Amino acid sequence: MSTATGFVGLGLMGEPMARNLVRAGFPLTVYNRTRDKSAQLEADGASVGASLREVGERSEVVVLMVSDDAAVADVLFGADGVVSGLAEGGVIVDMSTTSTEAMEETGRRLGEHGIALVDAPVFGSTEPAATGELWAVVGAEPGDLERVRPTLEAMCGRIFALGPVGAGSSMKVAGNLIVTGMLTLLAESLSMGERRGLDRAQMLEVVAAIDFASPLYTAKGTQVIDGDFAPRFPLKHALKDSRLAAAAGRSLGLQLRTVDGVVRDFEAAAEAGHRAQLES
Ligand code: NA7
Repeated sequence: MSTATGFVGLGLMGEPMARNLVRAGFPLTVYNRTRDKSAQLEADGASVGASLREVGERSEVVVLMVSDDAAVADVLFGADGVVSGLAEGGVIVDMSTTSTEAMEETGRRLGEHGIALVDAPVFGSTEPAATGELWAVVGAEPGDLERVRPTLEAMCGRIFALGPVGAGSSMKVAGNLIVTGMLTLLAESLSMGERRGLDRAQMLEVVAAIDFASPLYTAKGTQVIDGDFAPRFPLKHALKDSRLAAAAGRSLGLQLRTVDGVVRDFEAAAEAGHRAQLES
């Protein structure tokens, strides 16, 4: 665990993921655009980079966990971005959820600098991020994946190698199509049952016992019963991810009618007053 490592993006997911790298003994330099989010990790033993360039200069491997395509481009290729500091032979591990097209373009641009890209978005929200049990879906050259396997293992319980750069993002977008659809259907089902006079907890007990039971329904159902609506998969990202799936479907000539409906539901949620989650 002696690889000098950088970590950019200390949001809901990134902060606990970076903490697991510190715990595993990686010499870690962290950076977040909003600087005060670095304070707790500094107390836990990470160094704080003065700039993205400095994170690059101090690292052999840099992990990204930022919002979207635009954020990844800013962080890597913006003025004084990570690429301005990272030496040839370095590796970027992008764990953000982005479009396949943007991930492939990032790989091409990094290649021009002699820097490798490991496309490694993750499934699992804040709890598995804290316990180091995320599921990584990876697109990378096999040798590049092996170089960063210990880094990924410090944050993830399972690592799925799926093909070249772009394959990880393709799996992530396809998987989140399922998750966002499941969550939307659970909400509609509970609403319908309650209108009919059923009890939420009893409904969830039935769902958990029969052949469409799911750990996702159990976890989210418990939070619904407890009235615990703290953001773990914020609306802004759920909307972004369902739009990524809808756009991928269009570009591939597929009619994904269910995901189009999910996009409209999340847009309606934003209009109904949950917009703050889009802007945080
Ligand atoms: P959060 O909690 O919304 O965190 C997003 C992070 O991305 C946060 O550190 C942001 O910095 C950072 N960010 C966003 N835009 C930029 C730009 N332009 N430049 C630099 N940094 C930026 O998201 P999660 O942790 O829940 O999720 C992260 C990813 O995993 C996302 O792709 C999800 O879909 C899955 P800030 O603190 O706002 O300054």
